[in-house]
Amino acid sequence: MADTDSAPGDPERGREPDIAMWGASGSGKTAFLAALSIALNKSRDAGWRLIGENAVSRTELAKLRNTLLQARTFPAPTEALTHYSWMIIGPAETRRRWWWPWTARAARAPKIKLDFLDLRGDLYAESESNIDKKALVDSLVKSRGLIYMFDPDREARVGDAFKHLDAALHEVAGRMLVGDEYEDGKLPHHIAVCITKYDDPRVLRIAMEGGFTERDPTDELRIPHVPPDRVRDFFRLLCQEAHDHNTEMILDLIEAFFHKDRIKYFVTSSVGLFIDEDLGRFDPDDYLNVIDNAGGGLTIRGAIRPMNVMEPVLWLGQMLRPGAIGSGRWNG
Ligand SMILES: Nc1nc2c(ncn2[C@@H]2O[C@H](COP(=O)(O)OP(=O)(O)O)[C@@H](O)[C@H]2O)c(=O)[nH]1
Ligand SMILES: [Mg+2]
Repeated sequence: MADTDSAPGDPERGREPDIAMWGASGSGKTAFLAALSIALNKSRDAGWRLIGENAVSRTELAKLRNTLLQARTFPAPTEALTHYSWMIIGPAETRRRWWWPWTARAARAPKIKLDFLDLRGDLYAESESNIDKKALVDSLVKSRGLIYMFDPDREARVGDAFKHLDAALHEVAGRMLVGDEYEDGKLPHHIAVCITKYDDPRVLRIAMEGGFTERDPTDELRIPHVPPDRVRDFFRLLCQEAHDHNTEMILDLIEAFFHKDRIKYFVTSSVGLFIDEDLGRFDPDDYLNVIDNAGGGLTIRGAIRPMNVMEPVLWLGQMLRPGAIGSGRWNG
């Protein structure tokens, strides 16, 4: 869709940061996207909105939101390749030219492009190449921001994240690193590594028992969270607890392919923890926000409080803005 608020010939036109998302099947990608617009709406950082760039993406967005908010359940598993083209638009900022600081330029709203191919994540485990796999690699190569979803619960049971990540990274690296463009031999992307389903007792219990959680004194709900400087260690621990011994290598694999200062780890939950309204704060004996329903599916019990769903996307958007330090965009 055309960028309507920049004039033709504007050097910043069409340079919105482009973010792609990937992770194993069932790792929580679709739920994360469904929660993203809710998180943006609920944010105190008012003014951020998620919109669909075309009719299909708009319809899908409304459907995903309604599934969580009205039907109070999770979106159905993705069967076929679905291509979402979304954009996050922030509050308009008035910018001043450094050489002419007393006249402000017209306000411009920051935009982040979210190009997301939702597909069966086990695709990478398949050796034969196919058209969906090519589309995903194309989207990873084209983007400069990645959201990588890691589901600790699935890893504890199935353990295929390593195979999946290893195959995808080698394919992307094969396409991007053989030429001379990236002389340092690392992929140019910023990557938000998201540990999903923090609300699941199998994840939260490990965090609490491992001493990774803290209380934020300003949070009246007293929800235990993993402070930012401990998330990488928590991620390493989760990798070590996985079913497949290769999972231990995931963190090293990520750090081998990407610049260390372009990786950030997040602990996320699309639905958040259950808080009993009467008690008004986190109860370590009753925080599960999803329950089995009569139809064999899951129902979301209480209010949806996405945790760290908006943050990775906004971090990537900030890192990738033209001119941002470390954006790698000064030269290209
Ligand atoms: N407890 C919990 N379960 C989740 C969360 N996100 C996803 N799930 C579960 O994981 C399943 C798969 O999620 P989905 O988003 O479809 O994964 P995708 O295949 O990566 O798109 C959902 O049907 C839920 O049962 C979360 O934040 N918390
Ligand atoms: Mg999906």
